[in-house]
Amino acid sequence: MSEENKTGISRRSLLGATAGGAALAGTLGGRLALGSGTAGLAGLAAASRAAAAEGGFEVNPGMLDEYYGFWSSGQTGEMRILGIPSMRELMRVPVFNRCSATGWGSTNESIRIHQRTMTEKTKKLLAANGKKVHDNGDLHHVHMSMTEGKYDGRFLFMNDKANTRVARVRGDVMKCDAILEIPNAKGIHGMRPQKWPRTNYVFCNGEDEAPLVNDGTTMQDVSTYVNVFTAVDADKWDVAWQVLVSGNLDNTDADYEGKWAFSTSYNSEMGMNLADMTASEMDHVVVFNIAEIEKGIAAGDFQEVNGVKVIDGRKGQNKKYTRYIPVANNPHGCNMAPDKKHLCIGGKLSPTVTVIDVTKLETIFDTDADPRSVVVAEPELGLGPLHNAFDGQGNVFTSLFLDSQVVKWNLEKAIAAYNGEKVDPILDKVDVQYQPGHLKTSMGETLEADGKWLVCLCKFSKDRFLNVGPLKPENDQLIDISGDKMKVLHDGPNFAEPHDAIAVHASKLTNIKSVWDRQDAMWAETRKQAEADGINLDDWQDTVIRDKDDPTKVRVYMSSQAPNYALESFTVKEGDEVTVIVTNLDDIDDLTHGFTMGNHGVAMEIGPQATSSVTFVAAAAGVYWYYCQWFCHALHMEMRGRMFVEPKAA
Ligand code: CUK
Ligand code: CUA
Ligand code: CA
Repeated sequence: MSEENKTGISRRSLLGATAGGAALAGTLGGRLALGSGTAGLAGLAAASRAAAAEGGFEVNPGMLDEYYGFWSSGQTGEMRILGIPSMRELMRVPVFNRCSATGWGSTNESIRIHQRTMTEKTKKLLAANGKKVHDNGDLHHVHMSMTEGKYDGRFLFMNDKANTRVARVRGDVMKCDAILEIPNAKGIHGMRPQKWPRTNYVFCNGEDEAPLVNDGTTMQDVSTYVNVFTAVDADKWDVAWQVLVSGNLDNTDADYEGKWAFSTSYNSEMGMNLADMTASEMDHVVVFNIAEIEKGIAAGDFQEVNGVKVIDGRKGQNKKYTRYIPVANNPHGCNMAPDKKHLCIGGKLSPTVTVIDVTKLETIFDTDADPRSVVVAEPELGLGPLHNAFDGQGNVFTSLFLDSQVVKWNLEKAIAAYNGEKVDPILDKVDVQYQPGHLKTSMGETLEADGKWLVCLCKFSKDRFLNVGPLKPENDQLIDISGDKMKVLHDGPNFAEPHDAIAVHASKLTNIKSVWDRQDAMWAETRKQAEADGINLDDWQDTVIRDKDDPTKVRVYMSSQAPNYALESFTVKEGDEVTVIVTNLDDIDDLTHGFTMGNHGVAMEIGPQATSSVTFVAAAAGVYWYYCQWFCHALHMEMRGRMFVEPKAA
């Protein structure tokens, strides 16, 4: 049987008749056609205003949202917290980026987190650039840890495609506590936590191909290139194991039984340019057999590369570890339905979503059975299907990038149609503004999918907001999915560039603190230094200490209590490396202090009961004022002091 017959989709319908390929190629070439033009748009805008007027989603002053929305921010590199349904931005959590407000990326606590698991190569790169950390990131995906298929509020996990990293944010304080640079892989893109029995692993896709031993010796020889799938130990935040795969890896998800992980590949061709990456009729989904991989690792069937156990799961290797299911060329989204059974793959270049029955996967492992035999539906939905979301009632919402629509369709009907019945699986379509990427339903990636809200993250806002110049915001739209028909209720402008979001019911996050624990692990290393200096951070002493071994190093220990720093001044010498350690003794909700050192590029946040520290060089003699930049008291402006930098003895 030809590949064409297996899928029932011909190359012509992929790239020709549907115009999908052509329009997408236009996008890739930078000539984006936004479809229908503006004539119909005024009408659409009016329609959504009318829908909003029907109400049902208002969150009045003083009222709290029902859901936490955790948003990625793409190239901004931070995680954002929004309220749903109000779509109010509640917080920004810096992760891979440098944050002017909190000092993230420049405080010692954050630099240690950044540096803890950096590769030798990156250390070299940073040193060559005169930097301590990479302070940019490309954060596409945020997901929460789960226990038995339900959010458990412990952690949020996120990827950095730009610098091949993954990070973890603590659910109790909403601060990043671990960043891991993943060796061997390149460009971590798709990333998902294991759902069952709990998140022991976070699965990470390496999107970009490179030689496994990437030392410059074979870089022109593409046949030495590999792609790497990584399982990160979610508790230790270290690599558990890696699998070499054929073709690149885009998006990923895991099942609800803890057996499988799945990744889409848009470059099974191993092409190095656009024409080659789209040359085939079919790419594939890789299925990873978690138990067999664990057995293989335990049995020693791996090579060790850069300290990591790497198993070979490429095509033609051991069929126990991986299987490759052909799907239409250049697939994208990979979403496991909460029915525990169906995996939905967005067609992107194909107008279809491929549905795989994961309960049949055993039948294609370690046999020569046709891997396509696990495909149970392939509905044609519209142009540019990217991602899928679920309502927990058997329906799927798929974003149609090229059509600028969300389509709602029924899984059982799609399966019936695939089996030859004359049924239309499409239930509803709604226009969104414009070009949607991810979309996410409330609790939709868990067993508790509740079918209330959908947020649709649109890549273009074009004419939806006042013009702010050539760079426009994205548009995160709120859609009511509680009825038969979808209703777009709200336009939410957002800065570059949310790719993905999750909506977590507030009842899952009852452990969030308002005041830090003085013993928090975040500043454990600072505590150790203090002990070595004879300072007890719990029985506060405010003092300046010069390092016994290196007299150019000075540590300034200072407490703060609104509206005062315990030290109204301190003295150092020109050229000293100064570390300022500030503890906030206030223990009231929302009483955050700051520490900004004038003309030194230094500013940091110190939350109630927290300790923060920052290191800088006092380069030039003179008086420098430090001040609290976080409004804390009626006399907040007066919360300041002087650093005297004495001239070097001639
Ligand atoms: S990817 Cu951005 S729209 Cu990085 Cu999840 Cu699909
Ligand atoms: Cu302390 Cu403002
Ligand atoms: Ca391809």
